[in-house]
Amino acid sequence: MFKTIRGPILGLLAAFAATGASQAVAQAPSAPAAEANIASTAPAAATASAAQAKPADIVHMVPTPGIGMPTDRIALQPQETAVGEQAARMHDYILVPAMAAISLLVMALILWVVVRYRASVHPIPSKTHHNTTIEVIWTLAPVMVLVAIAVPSIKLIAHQYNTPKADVTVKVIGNQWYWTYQYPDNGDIEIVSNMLKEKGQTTGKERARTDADGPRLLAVDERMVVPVGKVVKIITTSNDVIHSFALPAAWVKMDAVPGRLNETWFKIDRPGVYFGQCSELCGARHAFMPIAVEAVSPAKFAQWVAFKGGTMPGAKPANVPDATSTASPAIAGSPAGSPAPADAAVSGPAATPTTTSQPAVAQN
Ligand SMILES: [Cu+2]
Repeated sequence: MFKTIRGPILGLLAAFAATGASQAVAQAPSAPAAEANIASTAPAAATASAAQAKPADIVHMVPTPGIGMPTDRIALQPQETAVGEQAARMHDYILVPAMAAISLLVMALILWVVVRYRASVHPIPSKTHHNTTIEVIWTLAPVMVLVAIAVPSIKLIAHQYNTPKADVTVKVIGNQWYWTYQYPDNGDIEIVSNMLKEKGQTTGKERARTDADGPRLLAVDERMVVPVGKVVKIITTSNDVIHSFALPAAWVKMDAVPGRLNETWFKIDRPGVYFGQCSELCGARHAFMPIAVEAVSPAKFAQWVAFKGGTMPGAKPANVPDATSTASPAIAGSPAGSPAPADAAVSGPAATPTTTSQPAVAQN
């Protein structure tokens, strides 16, 4: 009789395993491809953009190790948004325990059948069939498990995809192989974001990555800057092939499709630097178009917008500060790799240039 139970239960187990696995994979950073590709496969267009790499400007926080970036632990990245925390709870306290319990139950049933009903001790098999009680149980139990998972799952999806009223809108455009960030409500400023190469791999005028920029293969020359505690609406699209804007610490992943606008959102509450990667195979340098989002105080954000020549909604066009007075990168004053408390490593546009290894070139 129990032989007939195995099929449905194993099928159910496989379904749950698939659900859990896709959740985990969705948040795992893409495996970086061979680093050798960085130098060898760079097409002219991307190289030209990278050559415009600028030193850090008025916002350039030092990332905190372990926050907003992959870590050694086998778990989701620490979540920085309410949606992310809700999703992590769903994963940690509902999906993983359900998968573990079902796996153990099925394993126990299989072992019991294998041992108890082996041919040597049970030569004549039972021909029992159509047991109403057990058929009701094996139909209803999975239904109840699925409903128990569906309720929090649908709540999470609703929370994730109902964008609240946006405070800031960023249009994220995927390109082979870099990102551009446009701020349509802030005077249409546009940021071109390229990965920083390692020392020895740079050509010409680009600057090489330092630990203050972030981890290898994740640090970029120009970060997307957003204010903390504000709803940031992300609109994704692409100029060439399908890319995907993914920021695991904010539980955000949205395809960037040519000719189409997709929408998602996040609200980060803690100032810091959060890294992500393109998460849709988009060509030779797919692994080398990272995403870096710097969350700063709203005042600092307004300062940055003005510095980039933009305006805050409702404000008059701001005076753009004299570029030469702002060439001091904030990161130069911070010990490389040290965790930065909120805004500690950020200097204002009027900061006096300090001793720095970065060339003091004009911005904008
Ligand atoms: Cu891509």
